[in-house]
Amino acid sequence: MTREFSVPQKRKLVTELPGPASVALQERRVRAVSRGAGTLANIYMDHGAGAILVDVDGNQLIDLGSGIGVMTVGHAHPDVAAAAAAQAAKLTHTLFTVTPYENYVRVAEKLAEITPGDFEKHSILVNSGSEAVENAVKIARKYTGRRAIVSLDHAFHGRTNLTMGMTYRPWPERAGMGPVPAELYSVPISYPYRDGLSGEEAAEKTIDYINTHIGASEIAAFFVEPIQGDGGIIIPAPGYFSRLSEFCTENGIVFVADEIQAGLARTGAWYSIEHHGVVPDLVTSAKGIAGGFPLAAVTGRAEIMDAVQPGGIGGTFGGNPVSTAAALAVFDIIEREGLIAEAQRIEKTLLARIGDWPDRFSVVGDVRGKGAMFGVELVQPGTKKPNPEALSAVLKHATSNGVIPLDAGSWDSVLRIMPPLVISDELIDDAASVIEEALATF
Ligand code: PLZ
Repeated sequence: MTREFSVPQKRKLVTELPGPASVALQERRVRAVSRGAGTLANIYMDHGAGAILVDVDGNQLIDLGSGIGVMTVGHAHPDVAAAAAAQAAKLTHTLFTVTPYENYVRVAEKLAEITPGDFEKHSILVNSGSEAVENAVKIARKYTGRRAIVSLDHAFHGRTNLTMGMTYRPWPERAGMGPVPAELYSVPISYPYRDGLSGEEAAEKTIDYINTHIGASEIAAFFVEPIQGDGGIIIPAPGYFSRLSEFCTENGIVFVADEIQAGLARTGAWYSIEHHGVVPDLVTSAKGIAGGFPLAAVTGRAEIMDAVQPGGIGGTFGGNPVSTAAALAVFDIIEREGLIAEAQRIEKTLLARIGDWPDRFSVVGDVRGKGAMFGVELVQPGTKKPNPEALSAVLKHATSNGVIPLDAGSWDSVLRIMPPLVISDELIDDAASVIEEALATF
């Protein structure tokens, strides 16, 4: 389809990057903002449209990150803006658990429809991905009466104290900020590029680890990202998740797909677990669900979701009227604009354009992805040793030339590409050329 955007979908640089207005803001920022909120590129944005961000100096940059997988429908989508503005003028808050409203119910109905599984599903709406994961933990514990929570190596599940404990790497996400709660376990994942195992072999390894370190009967929930995001776009081998989900069913463990980054059309399916042919018990959604407004959800089997006593879960702003209005607009846009098919188009374009990078550039070990969620793993040439220095050089070159990709990976060595699903093939080509200039220097 042809789309109209309020900003031409072209990269255009009118100053050096960061430009003078960004530099001035950065000077103020270091005096006012905690350095704990580190930034990838100190280029301050003013507005955007589609897959283009416009900075405070008037430069037009290509957004390859969508603000970490949030801007699925593109920046400044007029329907999201209109839905949010109309709702803001009507009613901004009651607290659903005091006096409810329809938007919340409509979002839950839609989530029941689009999440995998042909059974009755219920949802709870909250504000952030971390909060969704926390609630899934509470619900699974209440339902099973068990305590242990399992997540995979390289996982990212959030930054609150509980979810920080479910997040794999100590640095920088956890170091010095513990203790984290007890009964959280990290177990080996399937990482085809690095372990060379089939899905069944990797699943046996994971299950053996669980049996010898934790005990299946202790486990309330097993959390997986069907395609890991922050962990470095790791896609477990075929058959891995189906074996794990069987293992969970056999042992009364709640199988949770954390779809916060990979869900909601990004990978060319409503939810990325669909690529693995597995139906989870619970699904978490966030990020792309509301076009940038804070909203997240836990959705799943009604008997599990209803195990919690009334008043047992909630929160002041969860399922806010404006966020839910934006989410309803997003669902509509995904369907009306065919964004699942657009994600599939982007996968084709990316594979054709960058799929041969491992052959062309000695610093590229692997290119992998699904839909509009790709990773380029950088290694020391001739080895599989992670190459974080190369990643930081590539990011520096890209960002100073008007392309904003993301970093990822436990060793900070994976270039992550997750553009809005409305990005054109021309912009992908232009962004790839900029990244290639940096890859060619190694
Ligand atoms: N689960 C799978 O990807 C968020 C966060 C950015 P929140 N990932 C990137 C950052 O640096 O904190 C994420 C995720 C998965 C949970 C979360 C947490 O979601 O909305 O950031 O709390």
